[in-house]
Amino acid sequence: MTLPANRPRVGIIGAGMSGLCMAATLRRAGYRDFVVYEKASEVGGTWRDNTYPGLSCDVPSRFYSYSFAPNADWTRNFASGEEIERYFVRVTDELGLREHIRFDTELASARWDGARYRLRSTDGRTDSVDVLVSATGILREPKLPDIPGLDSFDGAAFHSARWDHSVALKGKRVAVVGTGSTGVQITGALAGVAKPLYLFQRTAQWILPMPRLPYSPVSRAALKLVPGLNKLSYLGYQRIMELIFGHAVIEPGWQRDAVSALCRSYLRTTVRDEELRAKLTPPDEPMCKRLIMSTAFYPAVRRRDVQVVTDKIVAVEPKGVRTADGRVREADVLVLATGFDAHAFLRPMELVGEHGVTLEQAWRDGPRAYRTVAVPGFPNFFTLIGPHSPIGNHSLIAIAETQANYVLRWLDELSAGRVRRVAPTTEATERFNSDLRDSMSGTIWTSGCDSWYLGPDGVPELWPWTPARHRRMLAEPVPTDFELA
Ligand code: N01
Repeated sequence: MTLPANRPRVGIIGAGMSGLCMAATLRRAGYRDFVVYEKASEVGGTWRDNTYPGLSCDVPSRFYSYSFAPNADWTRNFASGEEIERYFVRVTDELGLREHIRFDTELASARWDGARYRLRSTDGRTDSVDVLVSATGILREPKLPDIPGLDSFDGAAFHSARWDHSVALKGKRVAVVGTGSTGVQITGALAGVAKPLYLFQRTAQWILPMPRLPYSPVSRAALKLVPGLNKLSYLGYQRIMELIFGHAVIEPGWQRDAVSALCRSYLRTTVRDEELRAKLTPPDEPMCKRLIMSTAFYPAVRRRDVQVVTDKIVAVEPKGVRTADGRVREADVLVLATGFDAHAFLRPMELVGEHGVTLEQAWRDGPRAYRTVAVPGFPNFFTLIGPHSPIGNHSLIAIAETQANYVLRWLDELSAGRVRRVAPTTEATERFNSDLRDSMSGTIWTSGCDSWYLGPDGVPELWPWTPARHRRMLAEPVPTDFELA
């Protein structure tokens, strides 16, 4: 494809799932003048950083793939983290993205100078781009718990996203703090390995039984032979996910009732011990926190060598973890599966837009993007998986694709010379955010629980409509919502 000479130079921050998606979208459209700034030495983002035992994706693998890079080789219906990381590395190489990536380059700042963004990396190098796309992911910055004495622990202690593989676990006393998706997967993998395993649970979580099943070599060969089957499978999973979870999280109805009933009956029928079942019964509605998928967790916590501790942690001591009842569970290894700072956005990088206003200042009262992808006062800047993207148990890849294609529309406008500078109006952004907040009340996330889904003001930072509406909303730019120059 021949592009006009005035095509913009594009900078993408991050070579994780969404940054690679943007890069692949640009390359496929014939763009060559773009750079992906990646602070690590390999692609993959969260799938590179998270290597804990038991890591797998809870979105079906045939749908957790780029639609433009189907993978007939998935070995399971829910792929392991390692397999997903390999997939991203392969896509990077096969689509020729590696030559665009500047590894070991962490951006410290990006400043709009009236025409371009001036970039500076932490090692002092500089660059400039016409268009900047943030693809820094949501769950990037590990959150350490505020527990007194954490540093005093004598054994090995690490966050789940910084797993120390040099530490032997077999036969060791392991304490895991946290029962989100991560803590649940780790527990399933370490039960029977650690002796004993203490699981410190602050709030119980609902679990949906989703067995991880292998794909037979025959089915994989069939998908290779007939690529249309892969496409069909992708669309089938997309439809099912959107029909069930897409509706269950945003409005009352049979989907919500069905998911809820399944979670409750799974707990009732799998955990017969009443005391343990009481401990594992969440105080809130299924899906209020991110729903966990597992068939390994309940069997794991039923074991004699696994103990679910619900007493409040008061301190970590050199020998172990002290709870409010005065007991100390002695441990050799302490795993902090305590989640991420979902509100870090670009931090610690500084983004400066028009009139010297930083993103930090613009988002003082919480993140407000235009239709999840752009921010007033920050011309030629776009976000992938930005604020209020539809992430509740949906495939983030599908969302990133929608957003990358939207960015491409604007790039084509810039390339054609029809505009040089594009930023959403404050009015359009406020209108969108006001609609969004008005629509939150029917969602499950407002039914009374605490989670990383909620913003500082307690309002969910999610999408209160269907994923299909997100696609429709971003199908075509609405020029009247923008200040164009
Ligand atoms: O983190 P979380 P996560 N003392 O924030 C507890 C994605 N993911 O890493 O519920 C004691 O969900 C905290 O307790 P509470 C997925 O989107 C996807 O598990 O706040 N406990 C909670 O139990 C997921 O939602 C996959 O009371 C403390 C836990 O730590 C997201 O990542 C796999 C504590 C944190 O749970 C984050 O999941 C894994 C303290 N001081 C993860 N502080 C896939 O399959 C926190 N906790 C794609």
